[in-house]
Amino acid sequence: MPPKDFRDAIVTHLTYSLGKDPDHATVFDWRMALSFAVRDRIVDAWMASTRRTYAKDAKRVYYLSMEFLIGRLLEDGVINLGLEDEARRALEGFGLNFTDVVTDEPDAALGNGGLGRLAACFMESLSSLGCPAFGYGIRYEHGLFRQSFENGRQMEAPETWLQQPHPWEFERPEARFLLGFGGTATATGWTPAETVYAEAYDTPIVGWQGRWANTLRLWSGRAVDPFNLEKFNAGEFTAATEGEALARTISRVLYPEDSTEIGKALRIKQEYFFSAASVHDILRRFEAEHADLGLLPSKVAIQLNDTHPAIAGPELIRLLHDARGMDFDEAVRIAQGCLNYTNHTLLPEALESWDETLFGELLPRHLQIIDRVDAAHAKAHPKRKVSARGDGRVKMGELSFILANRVNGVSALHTGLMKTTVFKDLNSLHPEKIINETNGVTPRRWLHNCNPGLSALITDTIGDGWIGDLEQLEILVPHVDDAGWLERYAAVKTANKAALSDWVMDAHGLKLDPQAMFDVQIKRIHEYKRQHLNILETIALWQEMKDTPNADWTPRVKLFAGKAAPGYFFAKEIIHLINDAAAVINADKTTNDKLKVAFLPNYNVSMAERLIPASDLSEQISTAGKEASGTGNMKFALNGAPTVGTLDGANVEIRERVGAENFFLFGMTADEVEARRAIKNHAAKAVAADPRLKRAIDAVAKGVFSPGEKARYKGIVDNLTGPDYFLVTSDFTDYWRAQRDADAVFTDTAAWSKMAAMNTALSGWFSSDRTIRGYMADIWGAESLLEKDA
Ligand code: 26W
Repeated sequence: MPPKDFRDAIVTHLTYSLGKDPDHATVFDWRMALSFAVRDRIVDAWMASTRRTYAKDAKRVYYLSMEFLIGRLLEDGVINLGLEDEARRALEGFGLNFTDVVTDEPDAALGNGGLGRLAACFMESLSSLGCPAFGYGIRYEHGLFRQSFENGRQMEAPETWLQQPHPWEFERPEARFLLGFGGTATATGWTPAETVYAEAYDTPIVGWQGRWANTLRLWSGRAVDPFNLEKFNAGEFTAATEGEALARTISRVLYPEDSTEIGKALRIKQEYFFSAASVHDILRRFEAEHADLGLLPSKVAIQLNDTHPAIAGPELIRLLHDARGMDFDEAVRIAQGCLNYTNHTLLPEALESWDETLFGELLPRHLQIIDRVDAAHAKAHPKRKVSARGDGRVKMGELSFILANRVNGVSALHTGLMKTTVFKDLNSLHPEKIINETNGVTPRRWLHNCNPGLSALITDTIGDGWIGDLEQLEILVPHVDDAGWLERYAAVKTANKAALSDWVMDAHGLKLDPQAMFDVQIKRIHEYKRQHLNILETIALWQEMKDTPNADWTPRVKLFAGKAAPGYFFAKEIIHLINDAAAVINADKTTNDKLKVAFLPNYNVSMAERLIPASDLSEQISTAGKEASGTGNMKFALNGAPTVGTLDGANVEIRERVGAENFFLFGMTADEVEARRAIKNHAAKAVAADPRLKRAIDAVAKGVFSPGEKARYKGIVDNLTGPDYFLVTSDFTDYWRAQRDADAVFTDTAAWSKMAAMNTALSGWFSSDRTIRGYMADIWGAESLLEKDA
């Protein structure tokens, strides 16, 4: 048993796990020692959780996701185990600062954006609720690329989180499955041409108050024959290890695309690799305890995080029918009883469909199985032919829908649009399948941990029950009218902004005025998220400030952060324009006391944890109907940053819950967007109708921000004044109006603080605990195994 005293536990690990003497230990050594001491305690909860699950023969949830955007784990572990004070004291005893030690940990950036971060929040909430669950994914050697800027342009470099020991995972050589690709298939079997091992690495995910811990099992590629001695002795050194290199290629790197399907063979191999290994592992665990496969749906709930793991369906049918001799239709019925599918985007270019030839070459048996599933579905629904396979493609959305028991969207608006657009036909055939589960975020990482000042004020006011039951925040409402309390609330934000300003100065040499409104847009760069609408408004504001520098302008700091998929040229141009505009605007002595612009490089989870508590205004300005939900919007609201936004995704529900008076709404609704887009030359008309907009676009077109290359932004200008599919120009005038409304309120500190505090008090519903309770009740039929009395 690890030493009771936490300080001793840390020193014990420093000595025996790191082999270091306190006098010679580096921050890295102390971080590892602290991590191992925390991990010991997590392992206790982990083992107890596993034992209890087996003892109760409980139903397990399996969350299959190509991405888990975890970030750092040390601080989360320390706080969920209630060890923060002890850890701080122990480290201070050795002259170390807790924050320096926890921020020494690299982010586990095993995801692109919303989908990956949601999976990470869900894992933490599943454990906090004591719901028996496994997360399954890929142990990428390289996560999302490292972003830097060269002359304002995005540069990508490999991410290297595993180049140093990773304290949170346990290698599981015994959990290894042999998987195949290619080869030939018959109606009863498959002889792959190529094989690879999938080996498991387990990371325990501990919940709030350390009462439960579930497993995140990530698969890594291993060669069947890692080293060919013959070739080596023949001097063919690289050929000798080619097998190993090829096998590791499968789990080498995360594809950095987050909205355009990839269509590459390696991508489908990655999807099959982790989906198949996970299904093998699920059946192995079930059969270890149960003989009757008919019971599978009552003990196993599988959630497909978008279509990326959709192949898990045909794989489960293959293992039940081919490998275990179950009747095909029975195998399909059992699979349908286990499988559920979450859709996270309606963007046509993001819906995965594979070329049937490529698909058939890599997975010949699965293509046969999909054909039989299609045939059975068509037989059951002769009136309307909807199939997974068609026009030479294998459509993974349709396949997931047909094989799923429940299909859910991630916000009320999005779920509604799923029924009337992409899944219109299937919805009419299966009207009971589509349900809504509005997203959520974990209140531990995204309020309690990242905003200790606000957390302390809330706990001081209403106790700490809110951390495990976020809707208790509503108890704060009456306090909002207490001027003294509101001042304390505002003081927290001011302190966070001062801390952020110091960091931005240290890290990027840019001076920010903490009294200014910190207006923040942080998310992946994409045309539908309209970062270019934001910079156009910024340019128009700058131009007006230059016109009348002595007018009483509300000082603004415009902060941007986010990565563009490396192949997404237009998004990279938007980044370039923002950096170029920032350079000109920040250098303008007539206005840079009132307006500063910064694009912070290499946005990731840890940077979000630093920026969100110090934000005043949350930019959620997507074209209505395009952002499935958004989750950053929820994090900002909880941390007291009112939203300037459209009626899109979960913005609609945030505004409903915090009150329209606490939300800066602008823009067209999803229906109005469709109508406006149908108008010929809608962009030219919008530009002609708003001289302020025209002036801003003209400045870009004239090269004001690219003096050496006048036509640098011709692409952006031609798009905005031409097709402008995402209606930047048509929403500009109302966006400007909303921003000026925000200016007006911000000048009245009490009014703004009231608005901010009401956002905090009324956003408790956006906890991922509430979301997971919805999945447990509406989709999985899973129960919490937490001791009721504790
Ligand atoms: C095939 C390439 C690819 C990779 C990832 C296509 C699409 C994706 C994801 C579905 C994109 C994504 O992250 N979607 C976001 O999911 C969040 C969680 O539900 C939502 O809050 C965001 O609105 C949605 O854009």
